[in-house]
Amino acid sequence: MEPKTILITGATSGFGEAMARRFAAEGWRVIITGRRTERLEALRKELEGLHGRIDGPAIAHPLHFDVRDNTGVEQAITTLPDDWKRIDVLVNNAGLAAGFDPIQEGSLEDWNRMLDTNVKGLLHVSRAVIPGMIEHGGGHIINIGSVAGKEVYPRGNVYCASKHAVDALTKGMRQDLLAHGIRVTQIAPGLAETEFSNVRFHGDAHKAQQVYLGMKPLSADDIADLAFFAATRPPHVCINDLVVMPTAQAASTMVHRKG
Ligand code: NDP
Ligand code: 8X3
Repeated sequence: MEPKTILITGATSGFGEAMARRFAAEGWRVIITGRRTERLEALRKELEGLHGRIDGPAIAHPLHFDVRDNTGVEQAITTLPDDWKRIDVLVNNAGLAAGFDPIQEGSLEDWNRMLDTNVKGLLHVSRAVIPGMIEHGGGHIINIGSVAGKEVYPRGNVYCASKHAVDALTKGMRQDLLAHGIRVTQIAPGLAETEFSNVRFHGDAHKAQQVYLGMKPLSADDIADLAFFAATRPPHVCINDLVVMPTAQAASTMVHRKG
């Protein structure tokens, strides 16, 4: 059977990077995307070194774009080499939280970054990839939402709004793409230790560490495992929504910490 191709946004770190490793290890061809080109190139080399067949076709293809830039996204997708054009699975993973302020003190710059990346970026990439899936008669879109798209927590305001939008867009995509045999899944994780909190706190490592203090958060590999599970169900099965939290978390604001 021909190996399948997956395009993962935000593959330079955290969930996306773990997914790239997992799918490549399972024999998939991975299109890895992000803004940090050095990381993309290092990951490409790593994946080709581990899993590539000498003299065989490449299994990792890096694409450099900022999901906020629709022109760049369209150009990157339309200029994919012919043997990478057929995308079986798209993972809309690139995203971030920026800031942790009450709404009255929020930074306009942070708000724009979150809405432009988490909502408009997801739309840009989906709009560029979906027509190809329709042409090929099917596909699978996996959107990375969050528990922040299921509930709202203090100071989460705009990040929560952006992930509620991902929740709504996942449902909307599933409806509109129903007739085209395209599966649409959302994975909505709780606390997971990646670069996420460093980004949210604008590089303040101490604040970022506090988020996971005294508890065992989810890992990026846990999320990669779920994405792989969702992507490998039989074609007639669509996992609609996977909400996943660490055992030590019962709700956004309810975390059991030791010590
Ligand atoms: P990381 O910060 O580790 O990874 C984020 C990834 O997104 C990076 O690869 C980054 O790549 C990419 N990215 C960010 N902005 C852009 C952009 N404008 N254009 C292209 N790529 C971009 O965080 P996570 O792995 O934790 O986050 C992945 C997703 O999971 C996000 O959508 C996040 O909201 C969500 N999530 C995270 C949770 C957590 O607790 N960690 C829980 C629930 C959901 P680069 O900088 O190279 O462009
Ligand atoms: C990231 C998880 O709890 O910080 O989406 O919103 S949380």
